[in-house]
Order: sequence, then structure tokens, then C-alpha cells
Amino acid sequence: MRVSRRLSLSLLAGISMLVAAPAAFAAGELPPLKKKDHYKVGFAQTESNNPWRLAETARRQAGAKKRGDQLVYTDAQGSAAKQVADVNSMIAQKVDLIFLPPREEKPLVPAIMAAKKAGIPVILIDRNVDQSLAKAGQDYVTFIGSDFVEGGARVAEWLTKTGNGQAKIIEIEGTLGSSPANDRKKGFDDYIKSHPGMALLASQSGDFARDKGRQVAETLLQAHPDATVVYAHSDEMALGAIAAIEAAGKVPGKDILVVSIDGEKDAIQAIVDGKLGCSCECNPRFGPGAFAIMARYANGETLPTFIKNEDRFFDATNAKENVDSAF
Ligand code: GZL
Repeated sequence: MRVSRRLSLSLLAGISMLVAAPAAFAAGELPPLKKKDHYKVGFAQTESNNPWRLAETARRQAGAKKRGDQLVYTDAQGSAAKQVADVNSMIAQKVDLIFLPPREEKPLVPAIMAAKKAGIPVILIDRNVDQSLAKAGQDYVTFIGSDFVEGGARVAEWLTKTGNGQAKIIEIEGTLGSSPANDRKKGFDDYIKSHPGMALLASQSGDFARDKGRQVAETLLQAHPDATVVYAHSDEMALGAIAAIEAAGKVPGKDILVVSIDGEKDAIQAIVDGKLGCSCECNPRFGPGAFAIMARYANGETLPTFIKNEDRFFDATNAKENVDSAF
């Protein structure tokens, strides 16, 4: 049968459209990761202004190097909008997979959906997204990180059990809209609600940064001279608060008890020095582990929607022995 020239051209055009169009995945269907020896992997970091972020980046780079993978690294310098652009650039570069710590829970969702549409699987690390907007196992592969609600509750529990059950608390929150800040607040605040002697006087964001933490502590301590505790969502902000307390001529650990999260070296040293009460670990060193999880996904394994990092807890009982190995 002779096929007309016009029909054969239109058939060819139709087929080429099928081949060229980016893969479209149904709502519950994740893009697969082809099994191969090496990958081109994107890692869109939020910023590099504190030891936690630097430690995370170092371990991710080590993980890629160990596997012989190519790491496409970007630094959003504290801007969710830039992080969105960074992810979109990785999509354009056709990376095989993207590791993403969404700086804030909502703005990164469209970029995650764009990666899915382009057939690129995303593994969220360290921070999660708003679960009403995107879900693990459906829009991204999984979330690997700490349980932030649990971390906030562990600090509240330590505070309640260590003190006399009485406290007037100033809370210094992490980056506004980020899952660690939202959930560390929820975990801590919900716990103290069931302890009448624990009062929350004020709560404000220090953006996970030491100097901003110092400024917020200075302001809130001046506004609330009766405060007896500072709860900081990260060690960097706790160390800033300690500086503010000392600048005000008060003694941290004696006049005002500071409690925190992360487990960074300077904070554990501050516990040894009696200036910080406790720090619930939030381990940034899971780079190689994240690559192992990527390999499991490539092998066709169905992964859990949340792969939880187990975190230790540091206070005067164990700080000294843990300073040297801290990040
Ligand atoms: C937690 C991470 C937080 C750390 C901060 O997984 O996103 O961001 O607690 C860091 O130190 O800035």
C-alpha cells in the first residue's frame, strides 16, 4: 500500500513529538532512576552561612566523589527564589536526580513538580515541603532528615525535667516558613503547653544565623527582663543569644539558661563551659547515606516516605566526650 507523502510526514511529526516531549507522570507515579554506574546529580543548597550547611555540603561532595558521580552544586545564598531558579537550571541541564533541602516549605513545590514532569526524581534532604502541596512517594521520592517535632519536644522535656518546672521562655525561631523552624516550634510549644509552670513570653525568627540570633535575643531580653530561658532552634542562634546575655552583664547558664538544637562543635564546647544547657543533635553528615538511598531507588526499591536520621542528645553528662567529633 502506497502511503501518501503528506500522511508519512504527519506520522513522522507525531512520532517525533512523542519522543521529544518531556515525560509526563501521572499524579501518583514517580520518575524512575535508570540503573547505571555513575550519575549527574544536582544538589541545590540553601546557603552557606553556618557550620551546619557547610558540613552538609562537604558530606554531599564526599558522597559524590566516593561514587565517582558528577555533582552539580548551587548555593541559593539564603533566597528561596534563587533556589527555585537553581533547581530549574538543573532540570535544563538534564541531571539524573536532584537532592534538595527546600529552604522554605512552599516556594520550592513548583520546582519539584517541574522536575517530576521532566522525568527527574527528587530526594528531599534535611528539610521538607508543605505536605498539602506535595507528597513523598508521589511528587518526590522521599524525605531524609531529622524529626524536627521530636527534636523540639526533646529539648522541652530536658528543660522541664532539669529545672524546677518553672520557666519564662524566649524562643528564637529558625528561617521563617522552613520545616525545621515550623516543626521545632510545634514540638517544643506543644510540650510546654502541658506544663503550667513553663510560660512562653515571646517568639521571633533569627533565620538560623548567629548574629541575627544575637540581635533578636538582645531585643527580646530587653523587652522581657524576667525571662529565665532562651530556646533557640539552632546552635548558631543560641551562641548569638549567649553573646547577648553576656553583653547585658548577665551569666548564661546561671542567670539565663540557653537550650538549643544541632550539636555543632562550638555549642558542645559551650555546654562544657557551662554556657549552654543542652543541644539536641540534628546530624548534617548524611551525604554518603543519601547516595546509598539513591542507589536503592535505582534498583527499583520502593522507599519509605520518611527516612529518619537518628539524633543524639548533648548536655553536661556527655558533652566533653563529644566535642572533638562534632561538626
Ligand atoms: C536542619 C537544617 C537547619 C539546621 C540549621 O535540617 O535545615 O538549617 O538546624 C541550618 O543549623 O541552618
